[in-house]
Amino acid sequence: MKLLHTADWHIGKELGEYSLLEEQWHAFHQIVKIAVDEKVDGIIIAGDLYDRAIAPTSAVNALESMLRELNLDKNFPIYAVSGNHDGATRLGAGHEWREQTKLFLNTSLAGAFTPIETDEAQIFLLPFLDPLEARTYYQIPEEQAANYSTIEQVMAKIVPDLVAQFIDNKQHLLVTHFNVTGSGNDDYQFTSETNSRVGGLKGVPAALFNDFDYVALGHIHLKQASPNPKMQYAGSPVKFNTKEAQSEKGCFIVNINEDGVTTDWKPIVTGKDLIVLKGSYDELIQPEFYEQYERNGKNWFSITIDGIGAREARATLSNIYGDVVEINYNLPKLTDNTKTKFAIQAKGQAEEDVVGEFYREVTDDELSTKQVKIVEQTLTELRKAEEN
Ligand SMILES: [Mn+2]
Repeated sequence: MKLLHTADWHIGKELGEYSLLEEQWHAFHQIVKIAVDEKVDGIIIAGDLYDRAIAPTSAVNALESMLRELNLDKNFPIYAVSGNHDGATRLGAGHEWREQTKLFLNTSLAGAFTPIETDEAQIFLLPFLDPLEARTYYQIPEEQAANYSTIEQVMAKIVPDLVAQFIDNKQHLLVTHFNVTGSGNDDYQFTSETNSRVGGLKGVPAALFNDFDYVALGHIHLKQASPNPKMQYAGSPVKFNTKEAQSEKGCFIVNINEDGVTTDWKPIVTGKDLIVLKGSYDELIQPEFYEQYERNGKNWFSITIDGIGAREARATLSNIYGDVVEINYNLPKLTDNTKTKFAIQAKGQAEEDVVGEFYREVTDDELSTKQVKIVEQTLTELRKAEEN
């Protein structure tokens, strides 16, 4: 049995002010082609199908068309879970009749304990969840809630209940969507140390999943972040930010037989690439410089200007390059003296104050009331936002 493992489609995502739908369709068509060429027996989508819990109509139409093409036109079973970006309840609506055509999209913890069975494998679909959802499911009394307050703590309870469903002579696959940390090469022991607030407690130790023959992960967008060959992130099929600009996109083919599970990586060619540029403003507007790039709709550009730009820098650069998704400034470095002074001041201060003081330090001026508001709003949003 062969499955295609993809994740983090984030349908509806925008890059700067630009919609990525065209890119997402481009990647999707390649995924379909790989699935057909490889004659896979199903498609794994490991969460974050949408970019937002309440996806815009254009995104809903796109994802529905994609699922339709894979499942109804090409007859591929689909094994999917919701990720932290998906609205689980909305996405899970209608799952009972979708399952009639083998579109298995599980969005609840309760659904994770009934694996999908094929001749060769049991496929467990464990969606992204927070500790509260697990406490509710297990009816953990209030006075014990503190023992189940991190994702690691609840996962240490969930995984043995999944493993209890294992049937011998089948391979055991898990499709899930978390920040999995460590290499998994160590035995998992739930100690008081891992129980403490220290360390990456937002993550799940890879070793917790060691009983599975393959863990198809979503959440982190770079396949390089995979804990080990048995637990892999397929990554997002489209480049979403400059961190991902250098990385190859693609999906895994998962080969399952009685001896075990192996995988092959299949690259996806980006339609419109994300090109990261850095230079002085004068350099960036020289034809000799910009003519080496295919511009005006052929690529996305993320530009960092060394030093101060110019008035209308954004408009000028957009005219030259076309789709400029972001412009950053690489300002002159502070002197060591200022840095030390600033580091001392920044200790223990609210981030809002640190930003204000930093501004004062480099400009000898105060943030305007409007700028203060923007800083506050941005920091509030950043604190709320989750990674990936
Ligand atoms: Mn994601």
